[in-house]
Amino acid sequence: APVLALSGGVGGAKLCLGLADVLGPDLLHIASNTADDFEHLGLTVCPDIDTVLYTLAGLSNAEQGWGLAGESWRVLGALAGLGVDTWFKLGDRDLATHLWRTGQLAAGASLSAVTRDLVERLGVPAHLYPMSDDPVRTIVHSDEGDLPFQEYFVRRQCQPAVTGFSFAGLQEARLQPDLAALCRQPALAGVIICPSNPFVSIDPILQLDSFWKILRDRAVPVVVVAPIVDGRAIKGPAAKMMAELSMPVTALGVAEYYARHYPGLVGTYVIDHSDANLVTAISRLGMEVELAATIMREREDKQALASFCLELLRQ
Ligand code: FO1
Ligand code: CA
Ligand code: CA
Repeated sequence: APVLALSGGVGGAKLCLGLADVLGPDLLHIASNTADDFEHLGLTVCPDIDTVLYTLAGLSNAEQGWGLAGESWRVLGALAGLGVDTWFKLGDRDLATHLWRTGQLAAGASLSAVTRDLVERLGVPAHLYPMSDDPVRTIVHSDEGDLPFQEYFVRRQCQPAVTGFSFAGLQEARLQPDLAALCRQPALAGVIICPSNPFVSIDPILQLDSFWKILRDRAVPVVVVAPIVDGRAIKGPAAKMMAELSMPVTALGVAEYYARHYPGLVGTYVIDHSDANLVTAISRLGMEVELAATIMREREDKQALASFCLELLRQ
């Protein structure tokens, strides 16, 4: 039966790779966050879609967490030579993706169609959808004012203290049509919420067209993998954001956040073995809690966590 994974960038892509290995290409459907997207040098940049694409195609730069392995930077160097501010780095080969995508969008293709083509051309073993074909853009509210997401993340290196987030365009945006159809399919085995940032990667997807309410009201099994292990985020600013928002920086803090904002959505919450002390407190939120090895270093770790989550959907 088909499975839907909700994913941001690095952490989500790792679990998606494990899911693709275990499920095969036909049954895995991935909804990608597009609220990190922006326009740069006239190009449409979709960081989370591309991280999933490149990771599942075996082309990603794993150390860096974005972009392609074996990249060269000649165009960026030439831009710098023209006096252009090269704060956001697009490699030569990554630029090919961006040129082609932007051209297709300009010719009237939807982001879904462009993404589907990239999936085919790169040999990605999954169905991958942008959460929406309409633009949604994260605005980070901070002690230094409102910042577009990439200004906050890349240019300011997540230094401003966050006070909240909003998603420009979300109210007008529609859930991607295949995702809307999938969540109404009786055959859907369930949803896996990947260990991605709850505020900037998962919230936009769940809030689009009240997607979370559709899932909850249809009683679709939902498994969440905690993005915080032993008080730290594996990658990215989730832990720093939680501290700045005065939340406990633990897997429990994230569970409380999901319970408060999406009541009745989460069936099972998967935490790392090292957080076993949190089981009782999380159970009180009305979720099943399961322990697993959630740090995915090797391919086998990704497959093992993927199998574990899929088994939970079967129960
Ligand atoms: N992240 C950086 O920290 N610096 C960059 O120069 C950078 C370039 C970049 C280019 C294409 C792309 O798809 C992603 C890129 N990222 C870069 C990562 C990205 O902006 C963020 O990691 C995500 O939006 C947060 O998940
Ligand atoms: Ca992201
Ligand atoms: Ca500050």
